[in-house]
Amino acid sequence: MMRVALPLAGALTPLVMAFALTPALAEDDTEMIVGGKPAPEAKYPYQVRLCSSLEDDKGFCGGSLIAPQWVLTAGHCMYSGRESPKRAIEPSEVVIGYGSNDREETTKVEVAEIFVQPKYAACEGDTDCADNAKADVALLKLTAPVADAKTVTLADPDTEKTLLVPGTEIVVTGWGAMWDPYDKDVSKLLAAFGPAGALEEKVNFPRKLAEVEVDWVNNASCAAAFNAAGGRIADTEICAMRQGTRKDSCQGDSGGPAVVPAKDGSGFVQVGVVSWGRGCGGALPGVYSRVAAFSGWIHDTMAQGDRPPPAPDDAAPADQGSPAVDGPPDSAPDATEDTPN
Ligand code: 4AZ
Repeated sequence: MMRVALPLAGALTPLVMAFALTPALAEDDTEMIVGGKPAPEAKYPYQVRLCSSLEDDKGFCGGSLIAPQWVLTAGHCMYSGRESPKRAIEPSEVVIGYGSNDREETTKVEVAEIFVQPKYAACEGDTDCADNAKADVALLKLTAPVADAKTVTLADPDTEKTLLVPGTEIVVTGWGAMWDPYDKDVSKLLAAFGPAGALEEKVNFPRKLAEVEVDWVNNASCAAAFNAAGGRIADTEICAMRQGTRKDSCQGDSGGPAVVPAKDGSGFVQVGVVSWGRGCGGALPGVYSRVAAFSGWIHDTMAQGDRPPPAPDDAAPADQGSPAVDGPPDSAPDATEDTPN
């Protein structure tokens, strides 16, 4: 939403229209995310909002604190505009807000550096590349560590095996749209509130963090469902939905965390990053970047980013290797016709 997501949503609309799902409007005005509810204060202390400036209290994407000075978000949240290649946003254009469910009450910290997953970044810069959602992750290094940071643990290929099993419930949190803005009934209704989405923000984007419970859908079922609808799911993604409900993440939730309870009872483990879907709350699952597929890249990038720069008069040691951000991803995504939201 706002500067980043609206152009992206615009770019997606024709695709969504072609697969119109016409979900019903929410009957209940407390519904949030899509089909969710307000989150208890401090239950998800690692949740952050990505904002455009220190003054912006609406924001455009979600994220999670994974270390005192590091936020995990979606790659597509780091680009602006409709054209391909899209414009990569600068660190000075992102401020994170943390510490409150009320996005107008968060504490702001500026961003020093942005690291977009290299496969994702290469694709956004390549006008022939139709696949930009299969490595949809990015890391933000903050200008200063968050004091008393409450971080979320990340899944890795080993722990994921025990965390994602049949019947696993996944919780997704965010300040994103409550009703599918891609749905033409919804967009017509919102247009009635004023020109060019003037009131849409107030009507459709909640001030308080929302949570929603969905069920993990294994990749074979998810891929089959999307294949039948002309989409593609990679093994660097995971899927979730709750059959028979409209519960889902939506526009503005992108970059935010999808979590499961930790096995030892110590809070949550993040298994996904909100990435894309075919609209919101329809017949197909929501799609999340698979955290475990990127845990190697995440750890390498943080280690590299935390290393002090060499003093100007020091010769660079020959054995340091190339920066992790230039290294291969954990799993190479391949081409698809789908577009991330
Ligand atoms: C979006 O536009 C978006 N239903 C995020 C998640 C989903 C759809 C759209 C999944 O950021």
